[in-house]
Amino acid sequence: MPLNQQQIETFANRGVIVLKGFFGAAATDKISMYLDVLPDKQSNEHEDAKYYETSPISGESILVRIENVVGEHNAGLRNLLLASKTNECLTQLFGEPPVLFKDKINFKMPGCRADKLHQDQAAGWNHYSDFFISMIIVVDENRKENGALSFMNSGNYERKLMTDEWKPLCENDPPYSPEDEYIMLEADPGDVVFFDSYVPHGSPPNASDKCRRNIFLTFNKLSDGDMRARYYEDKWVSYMPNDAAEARTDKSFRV
Ligand SMILES: O=C(O)CCC(=O)C(=O)O
Repeated sequence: MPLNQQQIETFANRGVIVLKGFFGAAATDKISMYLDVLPDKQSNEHEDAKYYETSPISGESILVRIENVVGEHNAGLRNLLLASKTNECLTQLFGEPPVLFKDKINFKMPGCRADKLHQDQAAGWNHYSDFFISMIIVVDENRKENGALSFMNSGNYERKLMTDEWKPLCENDPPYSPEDEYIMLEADPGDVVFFDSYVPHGSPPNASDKCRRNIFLTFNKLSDGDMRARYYEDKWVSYMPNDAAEARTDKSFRV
């Protein structure tokens, strides 16, 4: 099994673990190349769903995320990401096999807004289940200058909602408070982060000239069922993809 006992315990106590070099250089390059072509790819409706926003820094319309990418329509990417090692890690962390709930790529391009400190579970996820684990696959270098994420790593959070749904935990950019309870994850291509749906995390605006692409895969327990189709049916109504000419100036946080 890929995770040792200490990693499993750290995840249970702190809600987040980082696995350096989870994907090797060859796989990471392939993943990056898949992402290079996605912004201009012509896809069927609701596949590779793109979301554009107006940058608060430059005023330009920028691609913020692409959602519903890891399906049979991108089988090569899906097979790389949902490798048996991914499945084994999640089985160890959940204590049972996982099912993919949702997926997205956060592009965090130059000029992208902050992702305010939040718990993912606050994004309406209680409607589906009370526990999820997300996996971040780092595609570009994540550094302080290009909006690296910060996570609470003290374990000092509640395993329930700490705000109303759709509300961030605070409006400030990192360093979050108390400072010694958070770490900024400067990470390299191929690194992976597993985190639960209650652990507080966020990132500042990307004020650099470097893109920061990360893939977010979110899973639920097999015993909760396959809710992916229902999640996306709901999402296409509540938060529709758009195109560059209709960029949002979205103030609420979206996960
Ligand atoms: O991409 C980021 O910097 C933050 C995204 C995030 O926290 C989320 O989608 O839950």
